[in-house]
Amino acid sequence: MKLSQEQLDSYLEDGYLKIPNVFTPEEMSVLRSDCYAIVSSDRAHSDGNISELNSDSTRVSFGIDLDSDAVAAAVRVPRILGPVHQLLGDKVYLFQTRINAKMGRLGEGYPWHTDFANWINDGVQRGSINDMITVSVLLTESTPENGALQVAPGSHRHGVGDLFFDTESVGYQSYNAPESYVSKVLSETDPVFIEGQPGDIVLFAPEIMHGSEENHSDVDRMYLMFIYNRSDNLPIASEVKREHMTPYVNYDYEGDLHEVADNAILGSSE
Ligand SMILES: O=C(O)CCC(=O)C(=O)O
Repeated sequence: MKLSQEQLDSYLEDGYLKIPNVFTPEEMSVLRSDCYAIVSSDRAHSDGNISELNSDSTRVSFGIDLDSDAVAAAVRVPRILGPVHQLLGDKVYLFQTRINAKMGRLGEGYPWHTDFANWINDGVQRGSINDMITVSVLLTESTPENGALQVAPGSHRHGVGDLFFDTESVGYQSYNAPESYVSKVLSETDPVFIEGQPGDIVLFAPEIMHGSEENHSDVDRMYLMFIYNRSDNLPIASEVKREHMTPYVNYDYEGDLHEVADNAILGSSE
């Protein structure tokens, strides 16, 4: 899949782009089944799962392609890797995979932040819209009631922001945005809910300000998150400023990613 000029322009302007119906219901059924097993800790790398602050419900599962052939295929199918190559160039590697789970009534929120504020503290030096990208695949429906991701369109142009290291208010350490920064960004742009159905995807830039509220409904909200980095933007070890609770957060460079067949997700379940 290649993005049209209109989609490219929209992504570069807003810092995010939603594309509906990228994966079929059959593919989503395989992916969802694997992902429910992973968040329930029925996985080989169960030390990749992090719980919510106030319950044992899984908040985030890292390194998920290690435990699901379907996820490993989804990371590499032309529908996903094509747009990634278009935006970042031909030489990219897989920086991180995770599930952001927000289970019914238990899923907690995410304060406003930019992801690159975190990754710069992992030693990555460049986080522009053409250096890194997150591809989010909706595994379940995503609504304001179940805690849909919210983004501030265009906010990537502010850069990473002046963020603070927060290990207290959420289930996993994060560099979050202080109120002054949030107010400044939100005075210029209204946040948008990423609403959608299973199989829709959202591309978003490393420096876009985003966050979400808790899950107020009985409906689980789960996203796959694939993060890609340019292969000439590897983290610098001497610039790493934080440790992680699990070894699967950021992958070392193990070569450039190559596409697999577009039907590889279903092939992997045979
Ligand atoms: O899953 C969410 O609602 C927000 C996720 C997020 O902000 C993040 O993982 O950086």
